[in-house]
Amino acid sequence: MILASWRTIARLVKNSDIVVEVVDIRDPHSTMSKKLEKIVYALDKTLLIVLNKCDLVPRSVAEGWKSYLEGLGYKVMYISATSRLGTRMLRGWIKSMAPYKPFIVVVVGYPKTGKSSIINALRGRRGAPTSPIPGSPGYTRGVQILKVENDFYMIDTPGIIPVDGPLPEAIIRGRAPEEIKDPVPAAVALIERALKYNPKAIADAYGIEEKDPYKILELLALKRGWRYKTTGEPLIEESARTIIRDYHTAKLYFYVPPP
Ligand SMILES: Nc1nc2c(ncn2[C@@H]2O[C@H](COP(=O)(O)OP(=O)(O)OP(=O)(O)O)[C@@H](O)[C@H]2O)c(=O)[nH]1
Ligand SMILES: [Mg+2]
Repeated sequence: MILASWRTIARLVKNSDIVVEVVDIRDPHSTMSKKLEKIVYALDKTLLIVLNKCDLVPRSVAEGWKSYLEGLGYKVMYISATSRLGTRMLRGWIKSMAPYKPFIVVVVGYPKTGKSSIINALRGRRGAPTSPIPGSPGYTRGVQILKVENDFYMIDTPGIIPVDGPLPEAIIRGRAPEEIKDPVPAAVALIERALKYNPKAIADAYGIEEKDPYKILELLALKRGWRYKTTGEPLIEESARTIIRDYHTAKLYFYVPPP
């Protein structure tokens, strides 16, 4: 799959008036990019942080993240692109920040945070393709400029990730689950994070009452009948890919509370 290069991002930021960084509100710290911020500030552009997918967390959590990040000096809004919560306000907010007309807003962020969905919501119609899983049909391949209304344009970009980012983000968002060579370490990190923030995450998603990540992968493989043909051992790579996929679709459910 295709990620946007930092060089492309820098060029797009330079040619835009406002930068919207889309962040997954389930886990803002893991899906915000320091490197992106540096580029935006160096080019002296306005940065707006949009915490997306707020339908997946309680309102108090969304409010908590907003005030925490505002306390750090960011301009922040939370919305749900797919449930159309706050999208009209977002459009007004962006317009109020525009220095002149016409203006261009570039939308950037990690893969699968909902960049294309936000643009579609603001336009009130589809146009930017979307998809739940990295690398599946509908993920954003190239840079696309879309008209939101007169004098208001948005640029959709493919996701970016830090090249040497920590587990599991760089792995699970960086390529399609089928293409991850060794998905187990990333899945283990994801399971640990899920259980830390929602002790019932695995039980609710798979009916497995177990806390050890490797055992969880084994039990899931046995439950679904995934075994190595040669040895009959549980095929934990398949479980790992499933868990990664289920995080993207929020079947594996957890969120990180604000500090
Ligand atoms: N629950 C929920 N899901 C959302 C929301 N916004 C987007 N999604 C889902 O998240 C997935 C990714 O959305 P996209 O809009 O394709 O994300 P993207 O950032 O454009 O992805 P890339 O272009 O591949 O980087 C899709 O399955 C969307 O339906 C939201 O507000 N709430
Ligand atoms: Mg997209």
